[in-house]
Amino acid sequence: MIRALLCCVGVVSVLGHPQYRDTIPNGYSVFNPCGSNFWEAVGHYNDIHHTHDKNPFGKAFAAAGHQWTTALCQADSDGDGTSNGAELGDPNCVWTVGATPEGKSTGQPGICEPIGSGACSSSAFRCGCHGHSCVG
Ligand SMILES: [Ca+2]
Repeated sequence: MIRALLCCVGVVSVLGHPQYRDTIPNGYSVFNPCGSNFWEAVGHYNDIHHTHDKNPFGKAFAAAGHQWTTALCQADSDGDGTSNGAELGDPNCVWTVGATPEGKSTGQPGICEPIGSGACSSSAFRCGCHGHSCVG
């Protein structure tokens, strides 16, 4: 019974899990380009649900071993011209777990912003889309 439970917990917890949000700067207050609330499921296209549709930042975060590395900080996972660190409030990539970030999150590192702009035309993501249709 316990083994079955652990199995399923592992499957659904992808960057929506509190311990993951603790390992990125401003993990609990990530800018939401689609609304006034924070983006909860940072590594996903859906802002509150931890679906299987990981956004580019979610994929890069997983590839980095779920750790905030200098390379991950300096990368621009969503391709909108702003680094992950700048979007999450760690523009100089100096943040460490438990520390206070230099600034606030001003962008979503896995969502190309401004949404729907020319620079983001290759992304099919639109606010309000949920599920597989969000992947772009
Ligand atoms: Ca970016």
